[in-house]
Amino acid sequence: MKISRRRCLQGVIAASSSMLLSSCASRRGILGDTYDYELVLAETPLTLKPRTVTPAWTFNGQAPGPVLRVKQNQPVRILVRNHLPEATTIHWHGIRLNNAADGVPGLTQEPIPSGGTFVYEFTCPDAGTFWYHPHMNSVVQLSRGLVGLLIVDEEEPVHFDQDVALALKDWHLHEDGSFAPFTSHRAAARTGTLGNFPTVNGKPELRVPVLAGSVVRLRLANLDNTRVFNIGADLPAQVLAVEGNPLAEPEPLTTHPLGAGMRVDLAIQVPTTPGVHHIVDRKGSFEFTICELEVIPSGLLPRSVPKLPLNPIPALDLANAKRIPLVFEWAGALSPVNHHGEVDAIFWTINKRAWSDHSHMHLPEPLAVLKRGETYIFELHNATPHHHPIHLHGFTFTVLKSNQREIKPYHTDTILLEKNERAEVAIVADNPGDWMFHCHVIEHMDTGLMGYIRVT
Ligand SMILES: [Cu+2]
Repeated sequence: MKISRRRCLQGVIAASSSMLLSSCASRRGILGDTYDYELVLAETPLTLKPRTVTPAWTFNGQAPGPVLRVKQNQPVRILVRNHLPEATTIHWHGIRLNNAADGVPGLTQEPIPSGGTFVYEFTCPDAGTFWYHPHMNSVVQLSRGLVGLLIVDEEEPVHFDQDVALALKDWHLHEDGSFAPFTSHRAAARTGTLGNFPTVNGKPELRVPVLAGSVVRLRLANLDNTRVFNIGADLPAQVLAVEGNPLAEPEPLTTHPLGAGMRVDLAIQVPTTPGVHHIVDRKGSFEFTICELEVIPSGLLPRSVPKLPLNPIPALDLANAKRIPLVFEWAGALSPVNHHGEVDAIFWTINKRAWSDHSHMHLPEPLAVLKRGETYIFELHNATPHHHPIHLHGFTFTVLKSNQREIKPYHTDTILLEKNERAEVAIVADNPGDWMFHCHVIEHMDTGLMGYIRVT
């Protein structure tokens, strides 16, 4: 059964609108030859819902922000100008970069004050689909629109006929386009507050023309705060990469779960006959269209899917690995009112300890201290009745096993832990610094499910 996502979630039949997608919608904001990109964060009125205006927070006037494209192994410099009414930082999700560029206030840098600037300098050793977002007052700043894609192109170009990027984000909107509440204690203590206005690349509906017989690289990125997508397609597709990291062997797409912050790269071998196909989100026996693929006649002959080179993830020394247990628990608590007269809620802990987004500037002890060069296995235990997409900064970890799923070891920066799931993931501690380790359901992070590891 196929229902438009918008119709289902909103009870509104959207005017059918189609939009040609440019996967490279980025603009190079070059200042002399000093910066590769300039990102200006500011409030911009945007029309998301037809005939309404939303006071979005944007990168360069856009939400999602421009698609930044950089080259693997080439240094990049990004100038950030903060024209928001509050402080911020930018985190480059999934990039194995130097600690000073990781964008975590209180941990790797001072906040960028309102009116301030900051230059991020880093090199991306891995090619793939990544993204960027603030790491401060995150429930508000991400909900208001501050998310964007960062695509790292392979050092040796890999040829697809078309490269399409889809940034998925649900908005919390009232009928008149103004913002509805982003969070409630009730939802933060459960699965989080779902948005009510789904968009793809900032549009409620999207139809992408694709050439008959071509091979399309489709990059799907869940930039939502909360939602889990179960990605499917009504035409043959292969999973090429997860969270930017190519699989050793592509696998046929059945249903691919995508928690908050997660990405998947698909190869679509477009049929030679005209028609309209769908990329969908599956919920039980329902399918909600994420985007339509309209097959345009062409003289192309079907060809095989190009192979992506593997990213240079360091080899694990599992025989000598040290083990670190990390237990995620529910610990519902409301603190007394703070000096602003607000209640800071704590609902989640890692190893019995909570660190919330409200207390970024009060640094706790690290969850663990790791010795540079050694291999570590994190024994993750989700002892809660809710799922959590658990994300580690600065590293690509290898998922080794789970008590709930058959695992073919794979590389990722985020693992979606189901309720009561135990999983083992491993890293080589090759990147010195303090690295955030947190849930990417932003309200969970905001209410305690956050910590960091230190690599000395
Ligand atoms: Cu969570």
